Amino acid sequence: MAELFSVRMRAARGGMHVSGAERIVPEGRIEAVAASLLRRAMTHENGRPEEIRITAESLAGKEILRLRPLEVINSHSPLRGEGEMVYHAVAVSELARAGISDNAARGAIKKILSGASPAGGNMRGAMLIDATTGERLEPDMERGIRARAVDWAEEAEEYVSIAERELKCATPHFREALALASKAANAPGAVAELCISDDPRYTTGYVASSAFGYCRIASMKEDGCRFGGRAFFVRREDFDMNEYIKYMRNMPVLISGMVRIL
Ligand code: PML
Repeated sequence: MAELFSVRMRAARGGMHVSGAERIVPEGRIEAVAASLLRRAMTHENGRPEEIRITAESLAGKEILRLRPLEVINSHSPLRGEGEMVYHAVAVSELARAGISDNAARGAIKKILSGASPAGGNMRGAMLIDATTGERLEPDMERGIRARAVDWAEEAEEYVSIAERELKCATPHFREALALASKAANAPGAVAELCISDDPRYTTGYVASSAFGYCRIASMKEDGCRFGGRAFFVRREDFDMNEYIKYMRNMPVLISGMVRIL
């Protein structure tokens, strides 16, 4: 089997993060993937960067975990009304099913949509939230929890492309988010995740958990809103911060298998 590499891109302007992405690919695809990450950095919605770093690191000798994608739930029971408030209620009820208190769920939505970092902007990583009390647990509220080192296995390309066609996804948001959510749901101590994109033009968000899958939710924010981010919910009683952060940041995960859409 070909040696795998983690290829990472980080773009910044004035010392501030503009965009970032990571792929895990066989050696022979490094060049093509680096070129596509470079193009992505140069054309990102968040603006043109002044500095772009692309690194490629061999994963030879490292354990690589293979996981199946979470099941995708793409429909909700009919709702009265439209707009973000209605969809926030869907997110809160999905989170409640997974065991997240009302207070913790509503607090997370509010923080994400008003800038969860201490400076009032988007965080670089995710919030880490106690599922019961809603208390924030991440050691650094600016950086948050970085979930990285995850990608689709090469053999899953066909499955994920079929799912994208079925869901009419014209951008990589869905495939990247489903891979990340599938890794995060498997983290030691994980209960659920809430995501609202920080891309101003992308309003679909999701709630994910290993118990109930990846539930897409339309209209989690107003079109044009620059705020967004993620919250990972954990139960503090059965949770070890070091183990959790090590898994989220360092454990290479390849997602492989069919994408089931319900
Ligand atoms: C979806 O389309 O299923 C939701 C994707 C969320 C994208 C989050 C992001 O911008 O990183």
